[in-house]
Amino acid sequence: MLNKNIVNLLNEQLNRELYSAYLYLDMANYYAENNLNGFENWFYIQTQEERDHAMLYRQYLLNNGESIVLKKVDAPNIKYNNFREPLVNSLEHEQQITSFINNIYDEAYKIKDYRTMQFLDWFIKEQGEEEKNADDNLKKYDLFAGDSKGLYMLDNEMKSRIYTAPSLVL
Ligand code: OFO
Repeated sequence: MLNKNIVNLLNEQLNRELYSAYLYLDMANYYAENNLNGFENWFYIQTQEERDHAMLYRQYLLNNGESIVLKKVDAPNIKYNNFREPLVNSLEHEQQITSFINNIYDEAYKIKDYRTMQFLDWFIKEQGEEEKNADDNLKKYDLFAGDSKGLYMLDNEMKSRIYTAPSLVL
């Protein structure tokens, strides 16, 4: 059994991961609608990864005999004005997700919930990667996508991203 506050926080995080999947699907759709299929591919894979993250929270709660509380997932509802904006949003979003996960870690630490801290270790590391990927995308865009040829080449590079299942197995 887990502490009630921790269960609530983990359920909230599950919802946030589903929202992340929605947010990245919206970005994939935006790029698809604008014929940037490499960017579409990159964000579509990100959608799959976020769904995986949500399922890891689900499995951890179930493994500990806790109930899953599914909440409404908000629609992203964002109007992008240029191809750079989703890249900025994704970096800011990941930084926010990192702070939420750090907060759960803090709460688990306070009550010596070592099991949850160990579970969250994977996500702490993952967030480092997520932030770096988002930052790299933005930097590459600013460096190379200043003209249509550069944008075309960057889009081709984004096509090469391949989905890999999470390394954490519960
Ligand atoms: Fe689940 O890592 Fe992004 O949000």
